[in-house]
Amino acid sequence: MFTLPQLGYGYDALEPHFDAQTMELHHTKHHQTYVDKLNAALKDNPELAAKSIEQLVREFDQVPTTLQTAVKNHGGGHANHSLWWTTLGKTTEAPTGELAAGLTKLCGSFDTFKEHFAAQATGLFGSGWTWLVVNPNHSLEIITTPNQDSPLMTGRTPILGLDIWEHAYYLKYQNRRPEFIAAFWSVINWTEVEKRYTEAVE
Ligand code: MN3
Repeated sequence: MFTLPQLGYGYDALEPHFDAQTMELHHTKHHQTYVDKLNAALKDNPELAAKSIEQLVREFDQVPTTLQTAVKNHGGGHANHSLWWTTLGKTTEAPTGELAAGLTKLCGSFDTFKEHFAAQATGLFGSGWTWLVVNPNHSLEIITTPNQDSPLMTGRTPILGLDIWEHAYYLKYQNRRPEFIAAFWSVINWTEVEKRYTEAVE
């Protein structure tokens, strides 16, 4: 059975950028629902329910056809949000070390990386996520996925994601998605993102 992960900080920790009410609803209602629906879908499949959420989604092609929609939507939702919470938090303004070098190689500078990432997030039609991923050849890439599709399903390792469902920002930002995206840069736990990058390229 899958369970809702605890946050490593309080719901008000990211104020004023991400408000406490949105954080609490997002965690206890939205994320919890993905967990509950995934568990319900896999109740007769203990071998699938025994996998880690990352393994379940990464091995999507092994999921029986009748369960693929549930695993894609609710398994993806659980995997995506589990990453989301851990890569939030207030640490440093920008990445350092190998990741900083990788982003410079990808986009020319950290500021340009932010521009490219924000442009994809702003341009997404409907609900989905914008990601910084590590490809199988260890290169970095900015991608956008619809709905709760996880980059793990296509063999990529997400190390940073931005949730662009309205439930992530509507209470505070309403239709002003660009303001929400701008606030995102103030709440990233770059130490965690760097750790995930190091693990992905090992
Ligand atoms: Mn969400």
